[in-house]
Amino acid sequence: MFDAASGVRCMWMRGGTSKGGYFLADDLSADIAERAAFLLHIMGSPDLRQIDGMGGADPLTSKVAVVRRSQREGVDVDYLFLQVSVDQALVSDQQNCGNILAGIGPFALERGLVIPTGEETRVVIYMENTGQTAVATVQTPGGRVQYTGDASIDGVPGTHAPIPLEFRDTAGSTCGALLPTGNASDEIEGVSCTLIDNGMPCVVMKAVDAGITGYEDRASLDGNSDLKTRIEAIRLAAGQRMNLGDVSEKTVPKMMLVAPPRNGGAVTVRSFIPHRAHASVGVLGAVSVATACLIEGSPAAKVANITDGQVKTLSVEHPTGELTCMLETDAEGNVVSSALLRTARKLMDGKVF
Ligand code: NQM
Repeated sequence: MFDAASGVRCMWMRGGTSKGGYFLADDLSADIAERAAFLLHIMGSPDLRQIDGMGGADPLTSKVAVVRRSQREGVDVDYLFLQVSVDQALVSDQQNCGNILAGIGPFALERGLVIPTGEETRVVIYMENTGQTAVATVQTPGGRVQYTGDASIDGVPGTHAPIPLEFRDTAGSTCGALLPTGNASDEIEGVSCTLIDNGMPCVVMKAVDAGITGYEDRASLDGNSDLKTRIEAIRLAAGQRMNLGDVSEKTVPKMMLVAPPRNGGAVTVRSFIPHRAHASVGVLGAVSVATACLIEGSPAAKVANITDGQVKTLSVEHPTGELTCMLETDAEGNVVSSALLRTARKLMDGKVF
């Protein structure tokens, strides 16, 4: 029974390079407006500093996962991702999040929604935002979730237990098709862009065409108001062409500015999600950029360094390192599945007020 005044059961976790509150659906109000008001309240939004709440004054740390046991055949749990805006009174279910996804398997095991199966446990997760499925493999020696280990991901200090994530058939997750306009490249505001959705709606363009090098750090990207104005105009126009309608209050599409790799990877990206620069890169955002690199004639293909073979390993370089995506293609070169490595950490389990 949801009773905000008595506190609501919640686990705070880092999932990949993001952080947020993980809730069982039954612990929250079933009324969407009441749930949104509560989530804004606990995060301390709207307020740039989120001083009166749990949010970290950054879209990457103002996130929520709502999890329930799944009634779907072959699926363990259903996961709804909610982005709680930092500076606006908005809670959006219009995007998925592959980083927060990394904490779903551990959380489902901790709450007893999934029973450990041995040294490791595969958790099948239905992602409600996009109607698609992911598989996470969680270390569970002795029947307990293990968070410590030797795996490292760029953007997170130290090492942790590995949580491989696998995705299948993510094309058109929100836009209905991998390329919603049917084109490898569209001209918007004089810039060649690929409008693509392989799990995350993204607009991919060459960084130089947007007026930057593509190697800037987060602070200088966030401080570049001319750039932000230019890409927001492209985003609003792209949203209409991507079947997303008016995206002025939506967090998709993400803006992906690509450049040739500098550290032996496949491509470099600077992303806006959409109004702040990402400290690294989103998971499904990276999968969508990597997929754009494989599309002949796309701006990304022109700067990317791609290896031969049906399974392609693409290291996507970002402001704080790289994220390696394994993309499996069919005989026609279409991406059919993707896999990558994340880690997660349980930070707090208790009640939030
Ligand atoms: O693309 C941030 C993140 C994300 C999303 C964002 C993500 C993904 O890094 O799957 O993970 O793009 O808003 O958490």
